[in-house]
Amino acid sequence: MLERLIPPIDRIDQVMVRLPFVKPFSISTATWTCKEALLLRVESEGVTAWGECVADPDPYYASETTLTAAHIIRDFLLPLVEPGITMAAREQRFRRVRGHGMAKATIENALFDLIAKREGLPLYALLGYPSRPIPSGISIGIQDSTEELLEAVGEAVASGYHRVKMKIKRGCDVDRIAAVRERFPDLALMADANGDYSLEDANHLRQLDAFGLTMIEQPLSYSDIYEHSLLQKQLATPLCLDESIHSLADARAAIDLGSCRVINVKQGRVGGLAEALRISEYAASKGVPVWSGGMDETGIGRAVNIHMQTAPFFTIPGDTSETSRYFARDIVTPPVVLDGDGFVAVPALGPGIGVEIAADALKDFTLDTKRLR
Ligand code: OSB
Ligand code: MG
Repeated sequence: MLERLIPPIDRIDQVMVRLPFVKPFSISTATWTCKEALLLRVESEGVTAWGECVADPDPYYASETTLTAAHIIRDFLLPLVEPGITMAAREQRFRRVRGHGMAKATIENALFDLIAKREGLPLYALLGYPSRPIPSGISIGIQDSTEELLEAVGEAVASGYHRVKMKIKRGCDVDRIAAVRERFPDLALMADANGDYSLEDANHLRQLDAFGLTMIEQPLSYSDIYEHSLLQKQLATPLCLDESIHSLADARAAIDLGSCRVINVKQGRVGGLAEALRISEYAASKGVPVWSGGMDETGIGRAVNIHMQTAPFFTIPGDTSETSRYFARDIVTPPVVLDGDGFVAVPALGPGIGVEIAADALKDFTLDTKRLR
């Protein structure tokens, strides 16, 4: 896919949107009541393509925000996007810009959608994989009470999700997990701390070994790799890294140090699909399974995550749950829905990301639009 040429580009717009969530979503460091996202719309000889930036308006999950991404995209990355050069050359040019993987992924996604649409190919085919039903997991935010948590997990189990992830934080962990495990003894269950603990909490975290969790995601700092290797030695439960992994080099460091036994690959965090697939292939070659995380994306980013999971490295159900869990109204159709067996279909309404923009919803949720090229 990287050998493809960047097509002629007639116009690029940045579209800022804000969609209300069905209910607030809480992680250890933040609560979001809506999804605010930067979208990129690229037009090329009558074909329109889209990319969604996974950054939030705040730097509480990652250092990038919608506005840092807008700045980096407009002032540093888009000037490097030249029709006629290969996607590989474009990726190489992007390397001069340090970090800002979310900004880079936004452009890369829009360009792959554009290339796929112009060739009449679904995105998964451009990536080089056959379509397959994708087993889905669900990420349940921190709830106000154990009762509400049990109810949310109960609903997820009844829906057929293949595994349940619950968010945890200091003071809201062992008892909650114990309650879920007691009610659902056979559930594939994991916990995500979004970096809320430190190495001094190792003894505390060791209590979690009693609950047969499939993994604990990002227990230590968002930027740490080394201390996770020390913690992993003290825990039987596999650790999974999310925030700390920005590149193939990070993944190699984490795997070689023994910092994790699983990786949450978010294409939107690591600079796009190309780097995400490199990380996934490398991890798989080292016996480290990967899965696709999510960032509560609108249907645009959600579609990309689903297409990516057609790659054979994704052997663990990802965080690509149903649209209706997040939004009463999304900016694309059709919504992501779970089949009776807990799988989601790869969107295939047309070529590219395979979803259609719902023009009315997009208009209603747009905060502002700026022409960039
Ligand atoms: O840590 O994976 C995370 C959402 C926002 C920020 C960080 C994370 C998450 C999720 C939700 O876990 C995943 C999803 O349902 O899209
Ligand atoms: Mg996470």
